[in-house]
Amino acid sequence: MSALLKSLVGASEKSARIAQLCRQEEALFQLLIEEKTGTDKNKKFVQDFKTLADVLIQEVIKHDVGKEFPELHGHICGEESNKFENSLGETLVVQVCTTQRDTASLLFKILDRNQPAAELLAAAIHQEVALQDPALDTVALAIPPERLAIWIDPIDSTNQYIRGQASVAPIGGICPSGLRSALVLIGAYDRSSGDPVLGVINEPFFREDPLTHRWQGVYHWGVSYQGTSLCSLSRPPLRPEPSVVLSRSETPAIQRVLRPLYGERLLFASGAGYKMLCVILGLAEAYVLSEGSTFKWDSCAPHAILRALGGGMVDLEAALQAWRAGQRGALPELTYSQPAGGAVGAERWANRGGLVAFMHREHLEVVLATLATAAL
Ligand code: 2IP
Ligand code: CA
Ligand code: CA
Repeated sequence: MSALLKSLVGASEKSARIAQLCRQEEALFQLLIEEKTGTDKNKKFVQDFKTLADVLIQEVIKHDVGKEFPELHGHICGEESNKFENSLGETLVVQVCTTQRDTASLLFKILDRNQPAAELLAAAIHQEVALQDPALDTVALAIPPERLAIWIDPIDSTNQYIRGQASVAPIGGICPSGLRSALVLIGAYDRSSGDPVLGVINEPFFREDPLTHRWQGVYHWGVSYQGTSLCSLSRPPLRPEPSVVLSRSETPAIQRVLRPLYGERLLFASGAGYKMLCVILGLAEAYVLSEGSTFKWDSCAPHAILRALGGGMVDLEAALQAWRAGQRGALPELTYSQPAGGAVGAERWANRGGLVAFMHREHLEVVLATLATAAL
């Protein structure tokens, strides 16, 4: 198990480097943008972008982790499809080849014969990432990989990733927008129960070196399995003046109901994964989302980390229903193995009932009690 954890952390580090590389080479980055179409389109944005960086990163994680753990073959899924259309209208399958040379020549075709870009990326894809993290070596856990499956969001908050604002001043410790919210999310869940088990969140744009202007990243991980909880972070306290973080597109009704509870501490940020990370880090007591605009690949990794720290993530609609019916025991948490009935494309994996990410159960109860009695 510790080997799987290390493998996922290593894959997230390599992913973060690819994400940084694509941003640092502006010319390269412009090449990588392609508009999403059809049923894979996230209905949330009028213009949603799929970048080659996204597709590539997902394939790299699949390739590296799948090679080490053949038991996971066919059970590593993510947001992106590996078909990519270049500007000549050719559809190409993005994959990691056996050698760096072969990957470079595939990328050469995908990138409209841009050789420097293809070689830069191929080198990043085939590089060895050496983890120097003694804490990871001490993790001893026995979870058979054949019981797990994986959800990947290669880059969450793609819009902010593309926009690329480097320094956005935080409000209440939370960056409302900017590159900070672009994250790599890798989560593992139990194939039979659907419960989240292991999560890695990598922040590729954590800090910009003032001298070199190069990005430095940071990662966080957590494991929660059959009563064992381990995490790279410690559980944050419940603050006397709690805050909540919302999407800027959260409904006016929800904002109106939550305003009296939080006042000035009603905060807004981009990126579903980033808002969940804010709860994990104790920068917000809750992230409330009333719409089905997140997906299994957004929530699986943060959810596993929240559980490792004693928090959780409930399905808002189901939790409100349970609460209104007087249920005060376990509330319905999100699960990861079942597609939504009657949906097609990405929608099959949407967290359709919305969600609440929380660290302290008592605070979840405050949120539910407030929403349950409001006219929404
Ligand atoms: C998006 C991204 C958006 C989020 C949306 C996710 O994923 O995290 O930022 O919307 O729910 O699906 P918001 O920022 O309003 O919370 P992606 O960037 O991977 O498409
Ligand atoms: Ca996402
Ligand atoms: Ca994404």
